[in-house]
Amino acid sequence: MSSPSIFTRILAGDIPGEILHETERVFVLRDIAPKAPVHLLVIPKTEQYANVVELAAGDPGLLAEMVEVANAMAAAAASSGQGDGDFRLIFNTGEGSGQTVFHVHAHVLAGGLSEGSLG
Ligand code: DGP
Repeated sequence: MSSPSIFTRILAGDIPGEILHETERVFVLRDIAPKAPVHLLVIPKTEQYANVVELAAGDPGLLAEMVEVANAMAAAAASSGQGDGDFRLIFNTGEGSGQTVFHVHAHVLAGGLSEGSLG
């Protein structure tokens, strides 16, 4: 993993990126290559954990906070007319899954998902 990660550099203001929301430990960006009408990234401020398996083992409370923030962001999108508050949460885990940034992050997809469990 290259350090600091692209997400840490955005958080620090070293490269451009709009932070949509932040808490003490988590922040939210819009994905640069959206795969749904609402496609957000919920990211811990620490880049100590490369993926969700490491995060779950090391700081399950932080993982729970990411899920809460994802839920709140999908609800906020629904209040502004994008979707119904339901969402899909994806953690790519490992290169074989397509993970490219090894600073754990949750993809939040919402706002008009195609039908089907993974569709
Ligand atoms: P993953 O494949 O799960 O590691 O997802 C990394 C995501 O990060 C990918 O969907 C695109 C997004 N991304 C990469 N660089 C940037 C960036 O500079 N800004 C933003 N907002 N997103 C980025």
